[in-house]
Amino acid sequence: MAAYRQMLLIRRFEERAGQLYAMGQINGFCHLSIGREAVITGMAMAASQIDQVITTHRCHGHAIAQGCEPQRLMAELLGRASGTNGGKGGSLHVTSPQHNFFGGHGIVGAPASLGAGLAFANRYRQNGAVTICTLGKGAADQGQVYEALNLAAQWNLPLVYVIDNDSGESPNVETPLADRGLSFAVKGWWVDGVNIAAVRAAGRTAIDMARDGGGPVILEMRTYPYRGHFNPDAGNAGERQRSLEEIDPVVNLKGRLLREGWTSEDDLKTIDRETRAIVRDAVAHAQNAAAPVAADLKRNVTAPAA
Ligand SMILES: Cc1ncc(C[n+]2csc(CCOP(=O)(O)OP(=O)(O)O)c2C)c(N)n1
Repeated sequence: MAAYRQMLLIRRFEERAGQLYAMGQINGFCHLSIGREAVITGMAMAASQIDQVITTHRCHGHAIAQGCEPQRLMAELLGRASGTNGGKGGSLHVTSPQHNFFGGHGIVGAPASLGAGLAFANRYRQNGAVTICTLGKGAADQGQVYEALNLAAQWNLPLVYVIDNDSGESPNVETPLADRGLSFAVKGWWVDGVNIAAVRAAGRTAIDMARDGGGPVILEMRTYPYRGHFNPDAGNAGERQRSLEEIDPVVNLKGRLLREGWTSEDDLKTIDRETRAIVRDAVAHAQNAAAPVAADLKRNVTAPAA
């Protein structure tokens, strides 16, 4: 039930963010995590408090799962001073180190190297933390990903790469993404990214391996292409034959909770009302919040001299 609440919060937050973007209230880019809620939530449930997350341009869901307040996150998207990054990062560059959330990166492939750096620091400090680093399937073709994998493998870094393969059952990539580390002897396997129980179980195994010196590990998370709300990619004809429960992680978990008697339709409606209220509050806060002031333009751009 906790997973359902979390996944629904990400879904409702993202739906609203998409609407605000279309209304011109969010500047720059706005990449949504709709369809990836089970991957985000399942990995967060598998991780421990000290573990870190670093991700791509598609970062809002991870920020929520790491515990960033929806009000501050929405304020960041709307470029307000009360945002997670003072309104200067925007949708692409949300970070919140106090929540062990290291962004939000616009350069495709960059999280792979930055994630290896975080993992290296954790090993150097012997603090027991594992870094979970998400990459898109396109990012998996970037050169720096392989440089990072090579070094991470040489040093057995406590690192789990989660590669999002949103092309469903028929991945349109020739080498399985889970196998991309084979030449560095990096283990990987693919996971049903629609099923949160499968994600959490795989996440626990991979995180344990990485924490125990068996890292890095690659998890290829297979999800289905989503555009906006519930519009499976029109170009992917095969997916249109599938039921929503097969391709939508929120509907998938809802079906399981109802069938197994954990909840009722009425309770789920209440959760949806509560979730919508959280998002409504976040939007109201963000819309009424002040813009950053010019005097803060250079603040937090560079680290203060030690
Ligand atoms: C180095 C670099 N090249 C190109 C871009 C432009 N760009 C932004 S998102 C994107 C697609 C990334 O695809 P993928 O990694 O599969 O992630 P998805 O958006 O599908 O989640 C591209 C090419 C960029 N931001 N950085």
